[in-house]
Amino acid sequence: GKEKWPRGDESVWKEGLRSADEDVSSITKSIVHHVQTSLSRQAYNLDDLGAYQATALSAKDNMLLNWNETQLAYTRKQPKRAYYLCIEYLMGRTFDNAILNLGLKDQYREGIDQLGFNLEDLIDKERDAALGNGGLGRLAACYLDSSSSQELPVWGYSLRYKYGIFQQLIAPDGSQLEAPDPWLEHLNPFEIPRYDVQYEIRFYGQSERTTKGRAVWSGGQEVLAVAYDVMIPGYGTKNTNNLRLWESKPKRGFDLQSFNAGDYERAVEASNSAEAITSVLYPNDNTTFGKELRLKQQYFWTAASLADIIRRFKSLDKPFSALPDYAAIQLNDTHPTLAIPELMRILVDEEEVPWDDAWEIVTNTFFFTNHTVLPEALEKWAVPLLEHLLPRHLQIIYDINLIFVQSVEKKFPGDRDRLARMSLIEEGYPKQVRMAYLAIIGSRKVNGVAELHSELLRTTICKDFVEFFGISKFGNVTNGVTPRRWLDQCNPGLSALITETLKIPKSEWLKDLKKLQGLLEYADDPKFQKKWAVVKQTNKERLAHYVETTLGVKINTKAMFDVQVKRLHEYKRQTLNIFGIIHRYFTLKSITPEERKKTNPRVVFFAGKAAPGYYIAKLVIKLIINVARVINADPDTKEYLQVYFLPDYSVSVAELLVPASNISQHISTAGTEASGTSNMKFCLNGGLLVGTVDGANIEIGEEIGDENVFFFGHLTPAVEDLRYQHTYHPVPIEQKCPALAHVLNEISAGKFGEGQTYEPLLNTVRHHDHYLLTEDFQSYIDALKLVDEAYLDQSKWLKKSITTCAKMGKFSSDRAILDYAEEYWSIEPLTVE
Ligand code: Z57
Repeated sequence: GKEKWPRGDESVWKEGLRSADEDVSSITKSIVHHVQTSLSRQAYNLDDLGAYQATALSAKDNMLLNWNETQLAYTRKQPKRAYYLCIEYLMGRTFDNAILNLGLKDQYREGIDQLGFNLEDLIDKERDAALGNGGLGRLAACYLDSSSSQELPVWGYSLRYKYGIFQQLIAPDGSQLEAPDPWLEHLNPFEIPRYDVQYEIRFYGQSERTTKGRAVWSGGQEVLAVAYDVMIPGYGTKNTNNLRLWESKPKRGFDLQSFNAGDYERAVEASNSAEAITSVLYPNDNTTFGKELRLKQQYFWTAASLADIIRRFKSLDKPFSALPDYAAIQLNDTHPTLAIPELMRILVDEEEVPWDDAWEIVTNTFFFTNHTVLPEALEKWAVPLLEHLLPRHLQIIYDINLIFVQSVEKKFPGDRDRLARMSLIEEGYPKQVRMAYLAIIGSRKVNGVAELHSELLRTTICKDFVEFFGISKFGNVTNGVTPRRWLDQCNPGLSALITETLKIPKSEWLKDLKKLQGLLEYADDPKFQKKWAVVKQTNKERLAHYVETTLGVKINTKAMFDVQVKRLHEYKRQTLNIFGIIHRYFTLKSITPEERKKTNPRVVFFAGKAAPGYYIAKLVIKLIINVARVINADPDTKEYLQVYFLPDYSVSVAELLVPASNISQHISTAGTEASGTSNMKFCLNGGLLVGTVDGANIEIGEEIGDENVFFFGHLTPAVEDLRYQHTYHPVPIEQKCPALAHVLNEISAGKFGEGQTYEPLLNTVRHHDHYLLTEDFQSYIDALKLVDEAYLDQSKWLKKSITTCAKMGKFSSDRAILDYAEEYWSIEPLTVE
């Protein structure tokens, strides 16, 4: 029989229910209440940090009410849900975004003001939640914002790292130093520990095959996964989705044997090893790092997430064959691919579903997005490591492979090369499991993240699989960014100007970004252009203020602001930028003071982290900093060229840089950047794009018109041939590109500090030049010349800037997430009343 609900007197329950604090006086009451109780402090000893915490807790209460409503609606209506598995979420700050999405920012501002504080100061007290490296993790964060805003039932799953991406410090000699990021040091008002949601996760041990393809996995080490929930408020809707983060803990009574044997130390060590699993985010972007602990993280997270998903599904009381009707699981890159053999293990070993039926369920539940074609980023795990850590999963992978290879043999009889190419197991010492292939064959559909990238997948990495499965399994969803954070929140001036000009409520164009097109009719209007220019100027001054307080330097805000901010990576070619700057510097030095006065003053900003073990990337940082030091101090040129490296790039720093750019650079070797997403953010804020014909740059050009983009460099189809030429018919750099040769020689000669230091970096260009700097340098310099010429005519420039913003509607993450919802997951919006 069903239990009576609620227990006790229903009217008493109802009376106790809280409603949202939406007017100023309820908000101030709630803040004071949290000061008094949650923080146990009082008005007389409250600083900004305390005031921020109390205010954030009050915002959290408001979000929680919506969260509860949302989860109740999901439970009642049982819609199909999507689960987004991403090993990183680069959320940045939550508070400002939360009150904006709740539509309560003005009320909070006034309330805070009445309490004697300043809202912007409190916003600045929040630390970034930086559980990600770069594009992959930030994309996941944008997608969660969009799924709530578009009322789609989507949950994110990831790990609750105790330490996020490291804090970057720059030593006096220009070296990058890394410090830990203990972001949970203070109270985190935005997470809800769910100590009652726990799963046991096994590692190591033995797997004994029994009957019917089943096995029993036992022994080894067991650890606990504990859930922490982060609320994801939608914009202008009650829908509030959830990001569930797992923390690892030792199982209670763990290793009692050691305790009993008096071996206290060993038992404590083991408990440390359980906690180590979610201790730190691996700081590599676009490279693999074949460490056992990383594999442990991947399994811990996917196993806990699947256990949670399956528990929820089981509560519906449906047969397992219905799983794909209730759950779509998105594998974001190969990091969660172990979910495929894990679901097979649950279905076959624990639920006794026949193998073939289980495989049918699996291949209708999972979807796979690839985010890179760089070979060094394609995950492969050594068979002996997998066998040791996850013996049952290795058996399952072998079984999947056997059946798969047989079906390939059936379709392409006698094609042994093909079998070797497509096998999940790569021969070698040791043998390795190709995770991308496992993700491809275990998923319903596969997609890339921009048109060019998806096409490259179909013709390279996935070629054999396209021939086997057919082309319709391989699609594209071009990335997007959330206009809430990346326009409304980071650029309130522009947001207000847009709203005033379009004469529609902000809430309308922020959720239907194509409406920005309405700005086009004002692109030529001098009055509007003036307002547009004022907003940009204000944002440049705000950035200059930040730079002054952090680096202690004053910046000429009348100069053109030129920005390249992203992870340091050879394929992203920060080197091309810094070599171009050196070239510009030499040119400025070689002309007369009168001629110099005619040039366009430029301030170049760099920011970005290098993976701690990436030697060349760190050398690039050192070079940038030492070049900046020389150039910034040169009295001949300092008015015309300044270079800054902003340390410790983060989401919050991006929120200052993005609205302040006149141009931004996205200059990867053609065919290497899968999409890029900051390109979209800069253009949305009216910064013009200097870039190669790569990733989403191409689609940005298609949308806003090539006349508004500064494209340069070789195209993707030429890259392979050029590399071949470099290897087999090398031409000396002096001949190929004398301007670049001169730059390299001056660096060698010690113009920017000890030349010897940079030799390993310079040699990558002189010798193999894998990223084709010598091929693209001249065309890059020419493109920047066009930028200078275009900037002279401010009215034309402003027209380009306005047009760029107006035509960026396609790149809203709302469009992208709706595309996933319709074409991949088959889920529908569910409005929470
Ligand atoms: C990462 O940030 C990206 C791809 C990866 O495979 C890994 Br690992 C980390 C980036 C791509 O480099 C960007 O081009 C892309 O825009 C972003 O993922 C989001 O798709």
